[in-house]
Amino acid sequence: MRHVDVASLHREVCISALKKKIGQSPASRRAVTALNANQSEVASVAALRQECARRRRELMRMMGRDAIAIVPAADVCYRNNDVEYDYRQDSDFYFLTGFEEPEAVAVLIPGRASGEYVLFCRDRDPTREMWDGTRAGPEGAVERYGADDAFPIGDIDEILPGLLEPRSRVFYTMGLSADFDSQVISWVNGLRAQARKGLHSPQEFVALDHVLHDMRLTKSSVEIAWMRRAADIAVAAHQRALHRVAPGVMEYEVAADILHEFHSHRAQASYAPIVGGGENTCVLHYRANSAVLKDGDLILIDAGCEYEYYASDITRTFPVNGRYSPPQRALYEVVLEAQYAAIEQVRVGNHWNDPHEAAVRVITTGLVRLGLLSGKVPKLIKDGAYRRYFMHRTGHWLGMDVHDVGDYRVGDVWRALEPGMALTVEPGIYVPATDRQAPKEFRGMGIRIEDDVVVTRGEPKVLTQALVKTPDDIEKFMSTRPTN
Ligand SMILES: [Mn+2]
Repeated sequence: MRHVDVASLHREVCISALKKKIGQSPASRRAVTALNANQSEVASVAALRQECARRRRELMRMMGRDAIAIVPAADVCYRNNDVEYDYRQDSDFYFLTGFEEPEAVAVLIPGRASGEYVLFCRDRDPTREMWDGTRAGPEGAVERYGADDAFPIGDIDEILPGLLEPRSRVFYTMGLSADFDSQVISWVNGLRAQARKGLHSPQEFVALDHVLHDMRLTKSSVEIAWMRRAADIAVAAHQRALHRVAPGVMEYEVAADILHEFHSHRAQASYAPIVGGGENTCVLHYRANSAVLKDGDLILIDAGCEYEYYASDITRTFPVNGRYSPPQRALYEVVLEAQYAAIEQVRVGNHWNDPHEAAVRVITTGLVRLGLLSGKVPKLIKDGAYRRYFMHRTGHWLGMDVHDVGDYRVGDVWRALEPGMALTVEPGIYVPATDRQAPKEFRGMGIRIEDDVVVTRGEPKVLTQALVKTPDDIEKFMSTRPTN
């Protein structure tokens, strides 16, 4: 994404070469498909630039003219010795900049005559670039990332105090990086120490994350298009898993297929895939993915990807052998009914907790019907008796972070749902193998069903709709497995 200028030039050449070839052979048709993907990438880069510019303007309007915002890039993290984890830009920083390099700081200075958006970044360095790949450098930051002005990161201590000095309020997120916190404080203290020379210094720190996270909560149509792509890729990965699963297959083999599908579409896991068979379905954040899948067991797969920094998050639970047993189906249908009821509540005019409350009603009723709970449903709900088997919430905000930012409550009340908000709907029932109160046929069975839903002015928009979900549809889909 960073090298689009050169790459698009190259593509122009490829397009004209390919136009001559179209239809001649299957190979050229494949190349055309790849080219279209590249063209959509170019459109995507342009869209991202526009989105970031719009977000900066919106944030600066809220900040006002006597404020400054300081936003650092994510640090590089080490996995072991000198081996780095894959670098992933900080969501807030990327939201405002679209800039993917580490060692960068974005500064927004509303109304500054000589430029409102200043980006500090790594300087060009032919030697380092030979080892690690190209860098934008300050010139690239201006040309390709829309900065009004850009400087080498090494000059920040000299330049930033001068930008801070005339401003009263500093929008900054404290507490993410102790090192950067102390750098910011040292710039402000440096100005205070020079008060007798007549230098002004900022009076007030404002929590930038709070403002930004409110902006991030409501998605634009461009953001929803990226989320839809992330959803489509994850749907394809789950479809592959449905075809891969069979008795004797290892959980990690299924996880590998899922990751292969993500990476093949220039996406990555938005969290480590959870692939658990049998009793492992009851481990909410199961990570081992190390067991063999057994005939007669259920398998629970919770896996989603990140595309253009937007996440998807899907869970399906299905029979390893392709056929739900009667108790599996009975329990599954309770969760499915709860999920439908919850999705139905994802509407403007409802609040954050309405889907959860709907799911709790259906699940409690179902647990009584199946003999897992006994008593009167309203009292069981009031006492939270369902938590024995349904111990998590029905969903979370979804966006650049899989558990996305944004307040769930405003003051004393649940947040009202508004068009463009995106959330998961994922009720579940988990009966531990050791639960002696539960009817035997349900023990060791965990079921969760999760889809990604966007609030609209009309019907809830389920981004992950294309993935089979009813027991009949799942069995039918699995019956076309190559292994059958
Ligand atoms: Mn989730």
